[in-house]
Amino acid sequence: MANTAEATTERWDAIVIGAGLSGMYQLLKLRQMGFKARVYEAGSDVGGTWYWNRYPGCRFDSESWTYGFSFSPEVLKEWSWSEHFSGQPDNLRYCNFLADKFDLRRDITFNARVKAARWDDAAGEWEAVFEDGRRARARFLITAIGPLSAPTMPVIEGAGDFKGECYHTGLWPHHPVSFAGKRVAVIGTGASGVQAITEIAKTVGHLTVFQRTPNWCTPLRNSRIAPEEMEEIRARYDQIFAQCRDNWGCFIHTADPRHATEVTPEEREAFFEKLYALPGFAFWQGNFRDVLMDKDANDAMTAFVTKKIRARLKDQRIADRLIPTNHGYGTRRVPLESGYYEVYNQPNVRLVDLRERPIERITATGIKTSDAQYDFDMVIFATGFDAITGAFDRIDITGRGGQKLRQKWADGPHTYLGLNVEGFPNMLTLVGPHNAATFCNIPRCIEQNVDFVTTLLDHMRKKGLARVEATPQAEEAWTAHVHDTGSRLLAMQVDSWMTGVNKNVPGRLKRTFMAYAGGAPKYRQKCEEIAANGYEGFALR
Ligand code: NA7
Repeated sequence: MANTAEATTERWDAIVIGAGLSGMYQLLKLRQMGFKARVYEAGSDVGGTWYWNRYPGCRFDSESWTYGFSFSPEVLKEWSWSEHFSGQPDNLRYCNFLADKFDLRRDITFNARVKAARWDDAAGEWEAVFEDGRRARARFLITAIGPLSAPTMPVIEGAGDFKGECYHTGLWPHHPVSFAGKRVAVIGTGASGVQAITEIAKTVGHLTVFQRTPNWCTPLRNSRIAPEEMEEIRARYDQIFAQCRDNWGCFIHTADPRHATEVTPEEREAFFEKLYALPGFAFWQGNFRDVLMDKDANDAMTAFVTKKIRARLKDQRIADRLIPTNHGYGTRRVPLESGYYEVYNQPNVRLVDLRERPIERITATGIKTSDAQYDFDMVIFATGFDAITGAFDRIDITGRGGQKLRQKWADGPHTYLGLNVEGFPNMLTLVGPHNAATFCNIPRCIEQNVDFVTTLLDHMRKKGLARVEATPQAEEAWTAHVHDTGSRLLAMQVDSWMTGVNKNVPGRLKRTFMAYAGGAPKYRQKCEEIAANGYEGFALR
């Protein structure tokens, strides 16, 4: 057996797991630098997030023209966005366009889910084992597995018993799904649920939304981009990317330098009105500088959004249920919506508040709560992901001395720059935990992550170095720094995927610091300093 496995083991300089945006860009960079790299992807094609999340209403919350890659002038010239907040079909077309343009598929193996990865200290190599038993070996293991890519089903009795159509938003089928004339249930009201509910409500027979925790949603205000406007955007790309670069989360919206509490209530209200009328994350990311850190400032912003939500609902008892009571605006990921609240004014839409009447079980015909049995033709789970570390946990990753990554991260991640882990030599984690990329307009930070990793590998090759690993001191200091920057945010006082809480996953009930909250510019500067100092904090040999 061992000989057969050895004979069929593929060998590369670098293995990249995942053919989403980070995996694709990483492949291109490695190829350009002359590395023999192979990408292994669980899906049947490229796209990652945009490949898996095909649910109705799925679209960007970042302005399309800030989201696309900036590295290639040709791509910027040839690709046109048709909406300011592009929908999933176009986003996936964009991924395919990149794959075609750079002929990426020839170096990608599809339908290859990595089951385990093990560091072989004697050989100085990683070995990846796939679900079908295939193996591959390489000096470097680069994870490009995404922060929101491990979908979770709710822990509810009878979850597999329902006999009708049943889908998870993050594992949406490739065939068309019709809602017309059907009784449909959606469980979950996060960013995916809010998008899906709004779209499904347009054609559904009858819709029931099961909500456990309401979220604060503000309008997306999407619109089409005419060809002339696209030309005008194209002419401004340099300026757009420069503006994103200087921004905390690499969005186009920059926080106002004033504190919310230093202006008069009238000025504050007028500023909130102005931002609320703008598209995208303007209200969340472009607000007074203290609204996400200072409780009084946040209360003012929250009161403003409360009024807006109430004004959109005919029945104030439904408004009472849709308005969050356990957290302030912006302290969880804000779902952006396009008519979400008005859905609840429709006569064929019902909201079930699970705080009043919890789900007891899923049955063959529907959902049983503490007070009623609801029958459905279709049940949709918009129940989210085991965020940030979940995709790592689903791979059995073993480092130096047999150490398991799952075990090392049992009480929360420990990393250096969110890019490497002590005890796991030559494993580079793009958009990994403790990285600035998770709270980022993600491709902006993917470019930085990939460029850093590629330059590091090139540096090692030039110096004849075979191994890179964070020192224990560097890892400890970075982890403490991540905790310190995170603790200033009100968001860290709330349960959400951003604080690592997922009630559907054992061991994920305690809040932890999952991502670097010091902002992308500081993170980039830190990475640049470290590289300039000969990769300080990494043991290279
Ligand atoms: P989220 O934001 O994690 O939302 C998941 C939703 O599902 C949320 O409303 C949960 O309620 C709800 N949920 C989860 N489990 C249950 C059970 N057992 N019963 C009832 N309700 C449940 O995931 P999304 O996919 O919407 O968004 C993820 C990110 O993707 C998003 O933020 C964007 O960045 C893109 P809870 O709040 O836990 O009470």
